[in-house]
Amino acid sequence: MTSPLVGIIMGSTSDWETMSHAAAILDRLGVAHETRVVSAHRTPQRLYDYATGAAARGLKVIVAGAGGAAHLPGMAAAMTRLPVLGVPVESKALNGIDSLLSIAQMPGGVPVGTLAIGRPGAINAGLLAAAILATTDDALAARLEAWRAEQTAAVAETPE
Ligand code: RP5
Repeated sequence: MTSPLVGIIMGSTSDWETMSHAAAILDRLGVAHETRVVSAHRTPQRLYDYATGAAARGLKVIVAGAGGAAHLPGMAAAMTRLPVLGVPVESKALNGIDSLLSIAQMPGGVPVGTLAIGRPGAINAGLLAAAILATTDDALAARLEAWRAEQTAAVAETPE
């Protein structure tokens, strides 16, 4: 089995419906990844262990999704030098605006690359993780370019 290069973490199993889209695009592009439920609030020790051990285990990028008071991406970024891509999961109370602001508004010095709320953000986090890895992997770069060309070819010239 290939060692995972991307770690997809999320605050709750309820985030999987969103975060599965990041996993799907990585599957499609042939990028080895792992998925874990790691809550900043409910399992802080699990988060500490995951983030502090991520680079040494060979992970290259972390995709972190959370909703509400979404501390997971920022806390993960605080404990690893790996790039962390944050996905604001759409919350019930505030439609993900709370998640977006919690993830995007990091103080200078601890970056989290913040994507869009919900499914598009999860897809783009997967694509961005692949793009980062493709800078040093020519075969992946070719697969990513082919995927992009396919997407372009699928756009109709007229609406009906
Ligand atoms: C966050 O709280 C999770 O990331 C999730 O989006 C949200 C709700 O979690 P559950 O109550 O569904 O477990 O920590």
